[in-house]
Amino acid sequence: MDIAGLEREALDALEKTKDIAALDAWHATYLGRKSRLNVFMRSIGELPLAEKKTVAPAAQATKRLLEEAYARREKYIAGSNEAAAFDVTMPAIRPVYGRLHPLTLVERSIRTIFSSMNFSVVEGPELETEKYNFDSLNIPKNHPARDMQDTLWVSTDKGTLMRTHTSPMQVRHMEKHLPPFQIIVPGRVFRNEATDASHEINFYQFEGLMVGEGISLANLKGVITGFCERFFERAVDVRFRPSYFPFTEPSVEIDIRMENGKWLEVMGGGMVHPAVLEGVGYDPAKISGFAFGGGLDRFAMIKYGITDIRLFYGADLRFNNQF
Ligand code: YSA
Repeated sequence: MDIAGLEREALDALEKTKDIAALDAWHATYLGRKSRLNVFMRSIGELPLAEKKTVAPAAQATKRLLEEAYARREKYIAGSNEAAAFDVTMPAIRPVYGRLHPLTLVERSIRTIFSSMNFSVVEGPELETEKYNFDSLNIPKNHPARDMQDTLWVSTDKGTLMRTHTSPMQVRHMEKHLPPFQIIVPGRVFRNEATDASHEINFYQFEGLMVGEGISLANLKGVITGFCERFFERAVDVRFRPSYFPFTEPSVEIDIRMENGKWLEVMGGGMVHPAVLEGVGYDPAKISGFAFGGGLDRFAMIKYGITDIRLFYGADLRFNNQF
């Protein structure tokens, strides 16, 4: 009996078993009661003593080795059956994806459109000083115009407030740059006022400022109507109304007609007041500019047909996930 040959043959055959039935058959052939190995082992007792001493341990070692190989194979086949039991045609569990908030979508769209019109996008601090939020914009202390924007003051730091508009960035930018330039400033603003369907105490604006030689109100009109066409991707009625801001002269307010036919005020703006230009060291005889402050939430309301601004801040995923 060639034990080594039998061992090789058994291991080869074991490699080829693919399922439990084949494995059972293999066991009967190579390890079972009637297997060649078992029959041979039972006959060892009849061999001469000298032969017995070498053959018996060799046969025992082969038997152990085959038993171990069999156990490993059994585990392997059971494992691959488990994999087969996994139904690859089952629909996967759908992962829950986060989505961009509608105001984020609108802000990104505003950035993209103005960038393509050669405006730079800059940002400024939400915590502002009285100087930039009011004084430098030609709104002196005790001037009734301060009441146009009810202010949230920081009680622990005198002269500090949550900016009521993005206009302070006009002055911050002009102080550090020489014309010509054109910027927009998207950002969050804060007002101490009662909320209703079109007013929040915290909302977003985007400030626009274009300064250079020979800039006129016609440029403001062209930029705003051009922007609106691209933003809404449809023709919208835009209305420019005379208005008053201490930091523009003349001043306008801009309304857009909503789908229900009503006008919604979306922006204030005008020609930068000479006092503001002088304050940053520009010569108003040579340099002029237009500025505007758009209500970002209001643009979002018109774009998506939202009738109550407070929905944007309700954190209701049923609302947010629609965009
Ligand atoms: C004016 C002249 C400039 O040279 C530059 C900017 C401006 C606008 C000025 N800084 C301002 O804040 N004007 S405003 O108080 O009328 O607000 C501008 C826009 O913000 C409004 O037209 C409106 O669309 C939006 N807005 C104002 N209060 C709001 C609001 N949106 C939501 N909730 C509120 N409480």
